[in-house]
Amino acid sequence: MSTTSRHSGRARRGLPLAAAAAVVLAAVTLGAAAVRLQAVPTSVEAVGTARVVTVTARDYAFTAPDTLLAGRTEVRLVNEGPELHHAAIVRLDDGKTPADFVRAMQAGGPPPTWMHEVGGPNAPAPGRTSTTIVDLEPGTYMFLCFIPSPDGKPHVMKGMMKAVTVVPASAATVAAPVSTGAGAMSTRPEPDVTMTLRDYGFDLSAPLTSGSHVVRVRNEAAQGHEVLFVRLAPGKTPQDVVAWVEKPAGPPPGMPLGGTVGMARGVSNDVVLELEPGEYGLLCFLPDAGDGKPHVAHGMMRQITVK
Ligand SMILES: [Cu+2]
Repeated sequence: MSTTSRHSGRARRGLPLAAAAAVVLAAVTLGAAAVRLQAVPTSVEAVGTARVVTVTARDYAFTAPDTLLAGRTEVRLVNEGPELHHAAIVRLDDGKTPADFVRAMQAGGPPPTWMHEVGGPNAPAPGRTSTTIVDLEPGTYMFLCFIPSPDGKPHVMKGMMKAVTVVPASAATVAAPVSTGAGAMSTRPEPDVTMTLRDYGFDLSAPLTSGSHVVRVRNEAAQGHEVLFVRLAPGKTPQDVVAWVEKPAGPPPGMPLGGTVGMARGVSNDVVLELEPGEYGLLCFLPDAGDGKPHVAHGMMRQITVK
């Protein structure tokens, strides 16, 4: 089954946020090409403080607090594997429940209009962590993994979802005990590079250099998009990544580092990255609103050189 048909199928089943079919980058071990994520930038230009929440992913479940405080939140996704996982965060309109979400997913059809893609950390390789900062307003949220298993089933269909309630920070002080699991605070430098997602491409405000970065990823396109960062193996290209995802034969052409999962128009997330010199791929696997094909098939992939 091709990536294309798999994504089409997912689109038909109403899994709009289908993401990183990158999937199978799972087994990836690039050895020396180790890229550390979540390293604390050394810049003293500390302007952005966020609450830290650690989310653990495994086959096929999330471990995360039931309740979070509203505001800027640094989500650290720890993938315990063995498969690849991401944490797509969607907010449900007031009055909609996690049960409504499950019913809508099972019913298929187009994505419900009461569900909003707010991003979240994209997939790190198994055994690794990816860190993405999101802004959470009070409401009902679902953490979801749309990455398919080798059998073609997205993990969400295997129950990989977690309902999270976000409450106003002020309310939390009186609602005891609020188990936010988010006691720690993190201070990051202001984003130094902005990536704008378009139909269908990735625009960078400046070249990404080796070292620590906070990349502000903003979707200004009509459609929802994601960005998956992949550290490419020597001589490999983003096209090789797509081909390998469709038919995972031979050694993987790269190692996934994270990024942001699907974001609706107007949403932005900050991605924390530690980059080594080398070649990287930027890819979007979200299904197209028009033809259901993953956006990589519409050219939404890019190779960049980090010096
Ligand atoms: Cu896209």
